[in-house]
Amino acid sequence: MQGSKVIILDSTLREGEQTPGVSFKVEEKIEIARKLDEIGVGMIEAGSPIVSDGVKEAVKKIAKENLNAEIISHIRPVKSDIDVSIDCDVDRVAIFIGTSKSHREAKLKMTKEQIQEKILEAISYARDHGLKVRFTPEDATRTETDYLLHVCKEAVEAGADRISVADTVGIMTPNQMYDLVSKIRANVNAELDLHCHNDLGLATANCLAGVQAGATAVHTTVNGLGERAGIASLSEVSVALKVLLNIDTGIKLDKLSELSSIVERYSGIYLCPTTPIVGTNAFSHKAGIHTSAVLVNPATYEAFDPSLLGRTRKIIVDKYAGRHAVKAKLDEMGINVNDDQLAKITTEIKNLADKKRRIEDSDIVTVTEKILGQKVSGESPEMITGLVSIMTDPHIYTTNIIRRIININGVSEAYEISGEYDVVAHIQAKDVAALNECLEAIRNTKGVEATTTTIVLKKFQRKEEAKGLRKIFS
Ligand code: HCA
Ligand code: CU
Repeated sequence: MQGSKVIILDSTLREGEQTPGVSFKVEEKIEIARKLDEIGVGMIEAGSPIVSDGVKEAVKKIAKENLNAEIISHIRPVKSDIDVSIDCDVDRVAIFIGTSKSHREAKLKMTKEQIQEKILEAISYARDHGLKVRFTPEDATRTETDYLLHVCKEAVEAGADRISVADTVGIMTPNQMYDLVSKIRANVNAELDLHCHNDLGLATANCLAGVQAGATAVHTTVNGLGERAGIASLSEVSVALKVLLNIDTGIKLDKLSELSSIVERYSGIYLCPTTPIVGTNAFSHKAGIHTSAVLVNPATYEAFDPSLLGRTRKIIVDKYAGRHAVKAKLDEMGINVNDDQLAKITTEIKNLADKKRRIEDSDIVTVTEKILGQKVSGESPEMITGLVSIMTDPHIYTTNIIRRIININGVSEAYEISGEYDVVAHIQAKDVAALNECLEAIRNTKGVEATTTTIVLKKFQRKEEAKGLRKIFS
């Protein structure tokens, strides 16, 4: 097991697009597929081409990209679905059908034998047309084990070389997953995939257990997208396999953060700061006891070095911070203070943090200048002008969001715009602290999902008074 290799199958474009509110454009899918290939994903589930013309177009175009990854179409055991996949020129079809009692009776209204017949017919047809086949007994983890083993064996005999152990509603524990995968391995002569849903937050743990029992591929999505609570996330699985089991997935771990932000943007689903690996806070330390220890030896409070992901650790300075953290922050800013000054600055920051939700660098500078009685920052321009590009929640009317933004102190104008962003706000602030306050208020506005701020360095104006849209640059 140590040092062995596991393939990542990424299903962001198929399972991920089944996330409520997510619909990728064809060009976005192609870009994501290229990135997945670059990052080292071995198989890409590009979509279910019978869903819509757009999905079919994307699958077809991705198959034409000549990527290293195997391109898979996810389909029912139906001849017409296979024909569409042949037309898309994919490498492999993933044929799925529910095998558990509830799927057979409530959903399919088919007997075990009828299901078997359908599977065999479809697999043979796909094989006859030169396609590789994965078979997925959907809801495998709630299927009677004997029947599950039986259909898997038959599927392999008909030509499937991979079986996906689908924990469709995420009800397995790691021990159960280990036992089930071991049993399938002992009875079925095929490579095993793991498809673990995260309904109880156990997807990654179940993937690890399945791999330890001998599965050779793990299904993931970027940021854990998917139906309901999603499936195992690409970053969690690839990092946990590497760090905890020393198993290589071939994934370039230092590229995960970039891919995660691209998918955040295209999906419109933004990560919670505490998300493992790629979340904003994943390597931030706050409590005084933590930060002072981390500054001596990071391993005291880190599971692994953030440089593995090309990230850096952050020391948070607020009311929980001790003198060590404040000193580290001031050192970073090139500001020297003595012990007495440091103690006073620390106390003052704690007082300020009792009144303010987030302490910005500019707050630290202001407090330090007050204690030292002298300027530590460079000269500030008279008035700072910023242009804030804003992405908004598509479920809320943009005009409602603009109405809220325009009332924020410092915002002089706001425009609804076309293109990548939805709104641009023109802000003017007397200093960096005021600018930060204004930006924080914009970010905290209901319906604002992401912002990018551009600071105006020089302004040019016509002699006559600027009018209309040009005003934005004045
Ligand atoms: C679905 C089913 C599936 C299939 C998994 C697989 C599941 O959403 O239509 O093919 O490996 O969770 O069972 O995603
Ligand atoms: Cu699924």
